[in-house]
Amino acid sequence: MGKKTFLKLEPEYSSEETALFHILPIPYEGAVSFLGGASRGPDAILDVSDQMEYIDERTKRPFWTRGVYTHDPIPPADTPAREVATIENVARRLDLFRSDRRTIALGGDHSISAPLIRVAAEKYQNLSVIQLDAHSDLRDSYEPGGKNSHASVMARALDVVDTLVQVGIRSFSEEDLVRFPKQVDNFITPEQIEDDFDAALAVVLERATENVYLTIDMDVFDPAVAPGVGTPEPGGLSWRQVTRLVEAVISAKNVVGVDVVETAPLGGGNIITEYAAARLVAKIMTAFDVKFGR
Ligand SMILES: [Mn+2]
Repeated sequence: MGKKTFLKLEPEYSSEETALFHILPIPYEGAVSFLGGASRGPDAILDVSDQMEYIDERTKRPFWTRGVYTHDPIPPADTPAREVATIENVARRLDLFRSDRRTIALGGDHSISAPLIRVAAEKYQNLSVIQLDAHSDLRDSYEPGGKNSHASVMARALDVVDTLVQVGIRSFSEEDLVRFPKQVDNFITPEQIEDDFDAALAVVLERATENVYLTIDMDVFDPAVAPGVGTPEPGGLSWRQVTRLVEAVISAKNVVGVDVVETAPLGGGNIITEYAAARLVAKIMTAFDVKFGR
């Protein structure tokens, strides 16, 4: 059996040099605080990816014609600190945020985003992070993982970027609001999105700068859509709300990198979460394809 790839595309559409989309599997879960399984996410997403139809239902055209290259998975390190350092080194060596590429990293727990955001922030001035997530992830430190915990990943992002817009948030601590008072205005709750989608979207686009790193935790979805996550929270966003938000952000901003994290396959033949993650990646590709035109 060969290496697992996102879709099983012909060489013409899957060359490292020419592909627009670079899939980077990061099967790490050394920094999770509740249910495990996120290390099996990337493989599960790749496994189901070629079950999708190759045409996007909205554009009526294939979403992958700009090429999709799948990197080898980053082997998990033995400590959260080493994992973060490894991801940073790989991201620099592979030049993941080159302007003619769009990297989509597949987690793994959410701690994998911090090193990617750091490398993206070195390359792009005035980078914002837009986070779709149930959780604020703003604790300065949490065990296991300490400062590199998945519950601290957005605190680490705020070490290197000024603007963090948090969408779908419905779980945060009092400490978050004390340490990051600015985030009170930068939380967009599921209720705001449900009550007035366009108004909520306008706030997201107004708060974020032109250059954006987009991080999507699968638990932003309602657990009915994505039950296989490490920390499920009721009252999440619908499939349509998330995909519309993602399409609008990619259309309006220069999204320089994306990750889709915290897929923890349920197993036993229930592929609903990894399949949703694969379809979300396809929707992300469609959005870039539409933006860049033909
Ligand atoms: Mn989360």
